Amino acid sequence: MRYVDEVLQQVITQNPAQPEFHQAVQEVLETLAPVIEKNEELYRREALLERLTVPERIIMFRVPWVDDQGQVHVNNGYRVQFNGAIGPYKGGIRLHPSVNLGVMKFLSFEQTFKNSLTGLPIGGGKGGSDFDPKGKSDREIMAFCQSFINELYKYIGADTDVPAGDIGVGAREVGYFFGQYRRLKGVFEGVFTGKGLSYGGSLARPQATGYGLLYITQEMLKANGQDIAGKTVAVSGAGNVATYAIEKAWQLGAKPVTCSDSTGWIYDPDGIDVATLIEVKQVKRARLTEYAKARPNSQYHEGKGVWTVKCDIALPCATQNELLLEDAKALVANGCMAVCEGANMPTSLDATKYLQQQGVYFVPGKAANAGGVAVSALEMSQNSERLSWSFEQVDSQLQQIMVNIFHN
Ligand code: NDP
Ligand code: 2IT
Repeated sequence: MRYVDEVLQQVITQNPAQPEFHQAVQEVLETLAPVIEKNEELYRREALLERLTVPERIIMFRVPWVDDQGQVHVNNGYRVQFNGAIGPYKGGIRLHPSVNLGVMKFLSFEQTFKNSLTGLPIGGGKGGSDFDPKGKSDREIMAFCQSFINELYKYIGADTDVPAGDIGVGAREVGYFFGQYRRLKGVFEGVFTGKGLSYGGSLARPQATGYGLLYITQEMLKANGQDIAGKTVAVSGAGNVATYAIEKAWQLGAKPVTCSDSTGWIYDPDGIDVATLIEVKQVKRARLTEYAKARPNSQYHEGKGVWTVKCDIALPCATQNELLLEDAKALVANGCMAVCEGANMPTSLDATKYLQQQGVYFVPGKAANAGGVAVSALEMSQNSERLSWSFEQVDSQLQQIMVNIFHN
């Protein structure tokens, strides 16, 4: 049996009921197979693939917290420190009811390769909890975040492991995490990124993932003799990544016409209005039905459907496995020429293969969404030298990093 198949089988047997982790490993090992096969015996003796697919350390803990009615809740907390070979573990914290150990392992596995691609000295990690932030008061979110750090603070630090945001975690949650860490450890250090500007955050970090996605998409089109200006863009998601992808799409002369949240999606023939989207999702924390009310020309649909819209470029920016084979077929039938992954593993393996067979340009998430963690690494640098760089300085480094990633 080929070494790559042997290791994939081992990963599946040793990690039962973790389909997302199997999927992420399969994608990477299949891609590496031509390289591995040239030197199979050497890599087997050195257990290269085992070392790539078994995390260095997994921390699992109980997170008890009290709601506004006095009811006690208990959630599961995780931090997977997957690979620290090139720097401190780095990767976000996800708060979503779908979080489990397999999801954490897939994300931290992906993070290892993504972080390496940035060219910056950061290892791969990821953490999170099955806590559902939807509908919780600020005080309940704070209670959860402080309890989460009461355990996690022992395992993180500016030179060991530096968490950040992901689904369900933005500047508010990072603020609660950082504040609790500072109380417990008594040190002010760059232990989180995505912080507020007044206590060590970096300009352009909120925009970085979405902007970076558009910079690499632009570079990829340019390398293929195409221009992003004038293109129609379908975006899924309505959170951090989607919002700033939509903003940068406009700035580059393209027209983003869709967005979505966990209950429905918007088609706006005039293009998605960024200010309205921010007001609805970031300020009011409401559903996209509020966007439709504010923009009478737009259409709101329940459920899933962004990929049925005619577009030149598709940017999945919500979550894993949100673009399946039937979606890929609909995109190709409508003339879509490029799919670039803003989310982590949004495209299923069969959909990815189909898109590539059909000649659709495909930029995988490990490259396409690396702008967020790249600017996180720049935030770590700024914290270390106790200085803050201008928006333009950070943004121009982000552009250069995304161009380099494309060519690498
Ligand atoms: P947010 O929480 O800000 O936004 C997530 C968006 O996706 C929300 O609009 C959410 O809907 C929607 N969504 C739809 N279906 C689901 C689902 N099943 N599970 C979770 N969300 C869903 O997260 P981000 O924008 O930060 O993250 C989006 C993706 O990008 C994730 O895959 C993340 O790992 C990846 N990523 C994020 C980076 C970052 O810097 N933040 C960096 C690189 C990748 P609703 O509004 O209803 O909750
Ligand atoms: O998936 C990701 O790259 C992130 N959620 C960002 C991680 C980070 O440390 O900024």
